[in-house]
Amino acid sequence: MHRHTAIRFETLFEEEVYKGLTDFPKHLSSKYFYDEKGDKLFQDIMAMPEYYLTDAEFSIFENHTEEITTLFRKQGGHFNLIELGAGDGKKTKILLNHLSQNGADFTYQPIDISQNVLNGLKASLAKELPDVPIQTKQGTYFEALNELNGSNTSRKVILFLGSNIGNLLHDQAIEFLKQVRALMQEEDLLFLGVDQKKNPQTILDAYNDKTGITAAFNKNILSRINAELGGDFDVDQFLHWEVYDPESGTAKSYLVSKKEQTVTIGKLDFQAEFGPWETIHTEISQKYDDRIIMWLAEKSGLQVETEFTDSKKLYKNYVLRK
Ligand code: AVJ
Repeated sequence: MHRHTAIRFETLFEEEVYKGLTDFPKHLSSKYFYDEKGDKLFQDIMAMPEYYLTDAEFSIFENHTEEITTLFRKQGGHFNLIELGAGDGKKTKILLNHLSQNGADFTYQPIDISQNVLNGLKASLAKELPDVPIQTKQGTYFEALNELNGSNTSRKVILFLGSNIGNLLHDQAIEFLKQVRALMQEEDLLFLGVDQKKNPQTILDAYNDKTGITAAFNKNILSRINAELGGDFDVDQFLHWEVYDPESGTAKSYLVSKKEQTVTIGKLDFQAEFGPWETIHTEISQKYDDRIIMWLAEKSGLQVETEFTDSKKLYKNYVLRK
């Protein structure tokens, strides 16, 4: 690593890229996968046969639409249906449609790190479900949660789907759940989508598809550094590598440097040196079981009220209250 001048970071992205590539071992945050190209690649991932998570959650919503939406409406009156990391809202639309058809009084408030994704979601809802009132918010979960903390007094149903919580280490998940709890009133609920521990091969295949879509998704973080920070990563000189530890339930993604190489990041005025087979850790996708979920809930002061699962028990949606 060689730095010529003092750096003032203009964005969190710049700061985290600098820190992650000068640290040892190197790391980059998976939240930066999602630019326009990354959003598209994640859509492709969700459509892959190996990526069972989306289908499993979709089938839970389809098979339990009535029960789930009844839970949401339990107390009556207007509620805000807040979705953290909404993505394309494909699964949520099942619930939105049912709620809307049954005259529920609610506002859909999707939050996502990608404005691109939110624009797409807004456009598709305007077409498919024009009666659903929608208020979008761009930002990280924590930023958005803090803003939501404001003046709004409506009852809240908070959706955190797709096993997005799996990107957080347990300590971060507890911190996150505590922050969510702090925003919750007695009547509010958190509806959490969680991927379950299962045959390790099934998990490995979901994050290591033969077609290379996940590899392209992982490497997109390097392309993004190239595009936005004037980097010169040769993405072909990095290998997508996935490991899954069935004991901890942690799937980890890496980019492994295939050779000794130097990468220049123009905008940050520094060079990152890679030894042969040196790693960049890019993502964790944590897998859970009921015990871990109970433990996380207890640690963050939440209670599991009920749960839903698919026919193969690959995936669960937990309903949590304060
Ligand atoms: C969107 C975080 C739930 O970890 O399963 C998919 C992202 N990474 N394939 C996941 C992802 C590689 C995904 N989450």
